[in-house]
This record gives sequence, structure tokens and C-alpha cells, in this order.
Amino acid sequence: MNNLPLIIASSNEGKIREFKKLFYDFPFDVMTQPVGFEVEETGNTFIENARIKAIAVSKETGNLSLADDSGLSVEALGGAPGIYSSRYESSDKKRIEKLLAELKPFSNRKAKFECSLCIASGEKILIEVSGFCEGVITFLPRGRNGFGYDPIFEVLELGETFAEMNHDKKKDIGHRGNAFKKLKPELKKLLASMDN
Ligand code: ITT
Repeated sequence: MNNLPLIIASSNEGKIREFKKLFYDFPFDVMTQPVGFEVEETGNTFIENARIKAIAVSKETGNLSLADDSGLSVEALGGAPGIYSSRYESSDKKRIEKLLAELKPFSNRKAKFECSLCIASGEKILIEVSGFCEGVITFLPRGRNGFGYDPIFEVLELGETFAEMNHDKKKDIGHRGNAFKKLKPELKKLLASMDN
């Protein structure tokens, strides 16, 4: 069977880099959504937004599409920025500065990353899963890998921020990697059903 096109419904370079590595042993031609294509995220949850993006990109391209809606929820801030993680500020640097400033009065630094993945074919949702990773917000950014809030999210058991870890470690314990672990068996079943 020829490789199947799979369009990543995202314009976030950091996510796209991680997905290209996650899908390396699947029979997909992993491509990204058309340049400049934008989808309004009108959902109230990560999973709703993932559905909206996957369906829009699948309809636009005529191919199978995978969307990721993800973000960081900080306990002391009542779960903010949550689904607004990318809309919280205009750049990664400003997002980090704003979060550290808002969290300054609190001693509770607990936070959770969440990632919902959705695969759609046209209007049809084929698979949806979610993954999590718990940690704490550091007082200062640390590390140069990854993207987004990675430099201020520390996984306590490892004593490292996501930005201090290499890709394999983040893949193993991170929210996206955890969601992908659930996606994998479902995707294998889907591919097997397409073969028949
Ligand atoms: P697309 O919708 O085009 O995929 P986006 O960046 O707007 O790109 P989201 O709406 O899902 O994506 O927002 C997710 C934000 O949460 C993202 O911009 C980062 O700031 C943050 N985020 C998600 N996963 C992350 C990760 O693994 N490491 C660091 N920050 C992450």
C-alpha cells in the first residue's frame, strides 16, 4: 500500500516537529495544513477545539487530518491559561513572562499540560484521545529545547523542565506523547480496516 497523506492541522512549528518524529514509523506522508489557513477555535474544551481544527483541515484538503489542541492549566490561576494558552499573549517569551508575573503571589506552583488529539475524515471523527502531564511552574525559565511554555514547566520526579529534556524523554512522559500512546493502537486498527 502507498503511504497515505495525513495533514497535521496546525501552524505551530513546535507541535509539527514533534508529530513528524512521532509518526516516523507509520505509513503516512505527514504534511502540514495549507499556509495561511486559519480556523477559529470556538470550542470550550481542548477536545472540542481539536475536533473543529481536524474537520476544517480535512474538508479543506480532502485528506485525513490530525489536530492537536493543547495547553497548560495552572492550579493557583483557576486553570488558566488552559484552552487560551496560545491566545494568552503574542509570543512565547511574553506568554512566559506574563505567567510568571501572575503566579508571583502564589506558593502553589502546580500545573498540568493537556493534549487532545483528533483524527477526522471530512466531517467524520475517526479517533479522539487525550493525554496529560503533571508538574510545577519554575521561578525562572530553564533549558533551550522544545517550544511554548517548555522552559517553565518542570516535571518534579525528573527535576528537569521540558526544555531541558531531549525529544525522546519529552515524548515518553509528556502530554503529547501520552496522548499519542493512546492514539497508536486506534490508528493501527483504522489502517488495518482501510487495507481490507
Ligand atoms: P495550532 O492551533 O495551529 O495547532 P496553537 O499554538 O494555536 O497552534 P493551541 O491552540 O493548541 O495551538 O495552543 C496550544 C498552546 O499551548 C501553544 O501555543 C503553546 O503555547 C502551549 N503548548 C501546547 N503544547 C505545548 C508543549 O508541548 N510545550 C510547550 N507549550 C505547549
